[in-house]
Amino acid sequence: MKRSMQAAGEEVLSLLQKKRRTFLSTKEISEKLRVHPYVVYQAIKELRRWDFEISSEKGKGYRLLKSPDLILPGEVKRKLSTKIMGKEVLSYRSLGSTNQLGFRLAEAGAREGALILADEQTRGRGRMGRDWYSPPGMGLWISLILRPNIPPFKAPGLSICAGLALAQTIKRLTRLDARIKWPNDCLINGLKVGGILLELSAELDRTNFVIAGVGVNVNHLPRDFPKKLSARATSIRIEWGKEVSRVRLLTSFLQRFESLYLDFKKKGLSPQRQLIKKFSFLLGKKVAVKFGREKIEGLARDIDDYGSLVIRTPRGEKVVRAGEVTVL
Ligand code: BTX
Repeated sequence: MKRSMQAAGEEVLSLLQKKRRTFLSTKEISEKLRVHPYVVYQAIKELRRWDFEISSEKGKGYRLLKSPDLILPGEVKRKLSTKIMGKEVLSYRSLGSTNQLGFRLAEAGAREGALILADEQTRGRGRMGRDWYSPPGMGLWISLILRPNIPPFKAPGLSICAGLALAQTIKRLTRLDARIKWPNDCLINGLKVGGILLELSAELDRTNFVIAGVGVNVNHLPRDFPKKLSARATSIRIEWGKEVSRVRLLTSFLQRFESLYLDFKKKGLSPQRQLIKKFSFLLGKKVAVKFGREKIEGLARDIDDYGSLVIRTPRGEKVVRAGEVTVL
């Protein structure tokens, strides 16, 4: 398994950041941090592996020259005031998929709220075996391990909560009109800026854990998208015209998602129904929903307490639990 950023690495980094103009010797660092000089040596090696440029001169020590734009676990934790989400952060330079690792960690007993984040995903997953494009340095690719005590049929509500939290966070930070497109997309100006992938380990009446994967295109420029996505995808930066701090976006999202999650566990989706409707992209529109071999056309009328889409068709109302939606 790839290694996550270690705590010693972040502590050494924080000292180097404070003394950018001068060199710090191994002795000084090890005394300040009360660790063995070998730990300092390893931490510097680790930081260089993460693309921090650190010069070293014999007899003088180390000096930080350049930092990559990374989301560091210590910074995330310092800025968070959540009760469960992000209390444990595992940050990776590059991973196959944060959801895949999240699933393995949850099976091994990782605690609720643990956050897995990757600067880049090489096999980012969407729904139904689709790919999620996750290049380095510009997105938010995260998974949260959740252990809600709910029957599995209620789990789609969590996807709606995550989508709502994301749309609200983007709106709060940028004033952009971010929307949830049922069941799992977040759109700005009709273009996909983010997606939610919920994966469950469950028995018939019991959910063991849920991996809530969230992908957000944050600081991409138009040229950063492959051709096949450019007509349908966007980033916050493209829509807002300014770069966005990924740490700020992440911490604001986690605060909001946690509050919706705790509420959802107690009361389900119903207290959020009005907000969900307000942020919904589909409601009031004519849509076609495909699920399996079936296809329904009609007016998207509501999202019910279970997170299902209610469609008015000529043959009465239909409730759809999952599917692919196209606006007609
Ligand atoms: P989805 O199946 O609704 O969306 C996947 C489809 O969206 C793709 O087939 C492609 O057409 C398009 N697409 C792929 N990448 C992007 C992108 N970056 N921006 C916009 N459109 C794109 C949505 O699935 C759920 C995605 C969840 C991704 C997160 S990232 C962290 C976590 N780990 C992981 O492997 N997946 C989740």
